[in-house]
Amino acid sequence: MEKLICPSMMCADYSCLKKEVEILDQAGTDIFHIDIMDGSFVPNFGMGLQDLQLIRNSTDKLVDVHLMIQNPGQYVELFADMGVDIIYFHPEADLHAMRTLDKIKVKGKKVGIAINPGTALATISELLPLVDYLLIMTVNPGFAGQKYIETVDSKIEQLVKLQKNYQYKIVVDGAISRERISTLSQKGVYGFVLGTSTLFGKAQSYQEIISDIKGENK
Ligand code: S6P
Ligand code: MG
Repeated sequence: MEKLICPSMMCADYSCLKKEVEILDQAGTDIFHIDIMDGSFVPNFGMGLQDLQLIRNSTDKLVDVHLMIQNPGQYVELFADMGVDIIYFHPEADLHAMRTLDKIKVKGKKVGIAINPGTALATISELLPLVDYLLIMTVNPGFAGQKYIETVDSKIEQLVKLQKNYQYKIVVDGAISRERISTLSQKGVYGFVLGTSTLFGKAQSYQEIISDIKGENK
């Protein structure tokens, strides 16, 4: 199956961020994944607006923001005007998730919701007909380098099954190893956020890793 490759840029080498973007772009990146954290919705901070701007200015590929922030609806215009293509937010962080969805659409951007490991499907079922992407978290959001939470697998399976009734694409985020990419892709997952588990800090080059992944089980 075709796979969307989404490097998690909080794991990149910040001493040469522009170069990293250029190499990843050439290597076959589909979507640059930018984690935005406010120290309140999640117990961590990052990435800065300056980082986002630099990345946006360094590639013509798609760029997403994964908003791990309280009241994401307040910041839709800010991120949309910075030229991102996809805005993911966590519905738990928003009193009016549906209004935020509309705001994103009005700005002409693709809309995604991020689903925490502890968030039940029932909580987001009303939003499913309205979204372009579902970002299923397979770790608790906030940090790279965590352990995959196996209990999320049943939720992934349910959302894959429901896919035929809707338009959304499924992307997984958190501890996505090479093995997981193969098994989840066979199950019907389309996109993979890649951090320290697969892409960054490895002996193989980005080009080698990404072409290997895209070449598997075509
Ligand atoms: C985590 C964040 C993610 C991580 C990514 C890192 O809160 O949303 O996008 O950056 O999961 O990947 P890994 O392979 O280090 O877990
Ligand atoms: Mg993320």
